[in-house]
Amino acid sequence: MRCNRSVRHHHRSQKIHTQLATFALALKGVQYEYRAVNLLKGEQLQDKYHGLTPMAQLPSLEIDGVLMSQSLPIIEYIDETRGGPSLLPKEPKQKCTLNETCSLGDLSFHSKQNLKILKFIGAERKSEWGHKFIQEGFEALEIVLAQTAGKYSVGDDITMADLCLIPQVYNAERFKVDMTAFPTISRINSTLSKHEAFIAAHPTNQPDCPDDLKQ
Ligand SMILES: N[C@@H](CCC(=O)N[C@@H](CS)C(=O)NCC(=O)O)C(=O)O
Repeated sequence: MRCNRSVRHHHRSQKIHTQLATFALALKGVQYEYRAVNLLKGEQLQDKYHGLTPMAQLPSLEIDGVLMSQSLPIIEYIDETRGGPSLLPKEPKQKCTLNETCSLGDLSFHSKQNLKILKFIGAERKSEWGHKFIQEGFEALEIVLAQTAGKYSVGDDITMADLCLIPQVYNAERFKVDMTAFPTISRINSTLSKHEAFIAAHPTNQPDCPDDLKQ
């Protein structure tokens, strides 16, 4: 959903962290104005964007008169202030499990695929690097999710853990990771990929998705 000028989502379609916020906005039915920022052209460093976030990174969300950065706090804010299904369980054990799966994703592989890091690694090693950390991260996540998953990553309701999972599976496919080794992750991804909010928010359905990445 787009077009509400009071909520502006600064976004890049294929980027992991920006997808998290897009999924949360879609699940909560929040309308927003989509501001595509081309990271490959360095637009995040230009005057009009630089200063939006301290690290000049996406996502950033202008909402309720506040400018926010960092995908997980953005999701928490959307969850707490907007209607629709709760993405954050309140029960302490479930909450801990949720934070465990999200932290695992963020620390073990999301943050290692940041553009700055991939540029630093260099074009020749980019694929090897991406493949290695997604593979290692999924090996750990598969063990955790095999214990926590019901229909979705943590029990039978969609949570922030599912928002963290989907972009990484999308990336894993791009880095040609063999997903047959991860049956729980694959099952959850298959269920989520049929959900209308996830279809609407999928990177290939965003206005700035390059033609060669659309199926
Ligand atoms: N911890 C941040 C990470 C944000 C991040 O790494 N954003 C990437 C896109 S997914 C980015 O803007 N990269 C541009 C750059 O590093 O120059 C979050 O959760 O939002």
